Amino acid sequence: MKISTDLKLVQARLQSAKRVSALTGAGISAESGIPTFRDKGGIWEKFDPSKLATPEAFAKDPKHVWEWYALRMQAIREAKPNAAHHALVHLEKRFSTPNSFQLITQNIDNLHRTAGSQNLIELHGNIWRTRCLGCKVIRSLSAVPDVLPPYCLDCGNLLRPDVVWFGEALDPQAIVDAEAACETDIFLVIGTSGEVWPAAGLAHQAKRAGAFVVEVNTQRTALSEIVDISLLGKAGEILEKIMGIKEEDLFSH
Ligand code: BJW
Ligand code: ZN
Repeated sequence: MKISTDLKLVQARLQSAKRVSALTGAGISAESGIPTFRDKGGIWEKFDPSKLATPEAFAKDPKHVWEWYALRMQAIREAKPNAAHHALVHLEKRFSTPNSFQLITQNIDNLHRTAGSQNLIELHGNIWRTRCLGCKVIRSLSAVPDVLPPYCLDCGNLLRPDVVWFGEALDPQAIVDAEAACETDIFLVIGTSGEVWPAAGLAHQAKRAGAFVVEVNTQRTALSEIVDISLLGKAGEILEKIMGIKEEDLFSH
């Protein structure tokens, strides 16, 4: 019963809102078959983050780190955006005036863009880009590199995935833009454990700035205490209900 009252409240808030922002995490891609990090069966259950997602790990064994990214690229390449990704495209279309909708993701899987989201900040980078450790040039990847680790065609130096590892600074412009998006009427927090900073801090910042903060997650998280409403369930199912769009219509926009 409570979920339907909460859903109605969120729908009413969306009706009257002038600005909406959403922060997403790995949970939004779970229904596309991409494993999350900290859940049971998640990535960090099988792999040690300190050996894979730090600049020190890459410096020590770039081949090992690249092999892990190549495996994830293969899984991501097979994945398709799910109902939750598509619901956010519909939401963006509803808020079509400039600066009225901002999507912020921690995911590197590109699924928001594949779904059709436009106003997107990728806080932790994108798995389909490389960055040269020498000349710093950033290039798009259209396939998993044949030889691992890959080297720069321009300067011969080692390439790394253009993602943000622990202990590394996020892109300053991405942070400025994401913080600006905290000045909003509604801030949706979807499929993130809220354990990784500074991303988690955005939900706190939005709350402090007076936004109505709504969490969508299969379980309670580190952010549940500060949000206005926690909607418990799968992101695809909850967002479909919030948007009031039938599943068959969600995938066309
Ligand atoms: C569903 C679902 C379904 C499942 N539907 N829901 C303040 C306090 C403490 C520590 C720090 C702090 N500030 C900074 C730190 C250090 C560190 C940090 O946060 N550590 C904590 C873990 C303790 N942060 C950093 O190091 C950051 N950098 C930094 O702070 O730099 C400072 C600096 C400044 C100036 C110069 C130099 C440095 C960088 C963080 C980078 C994180 N990188 C990763 C890897 C990216 C690349 C890759 O993917 O390979 O990002 S780690 C990993 O965690 C990945 C994710 O984006 C990120 C967040 O995870 P997420 O998305 O929340 O996933 P899960 O698995 O945790 O949660 C999934 C959720 O979905 C769960 O809640 C499920 O219940 C739910 N779910 N199915 C709805 N169907
Ligand atoms: Zn180079």
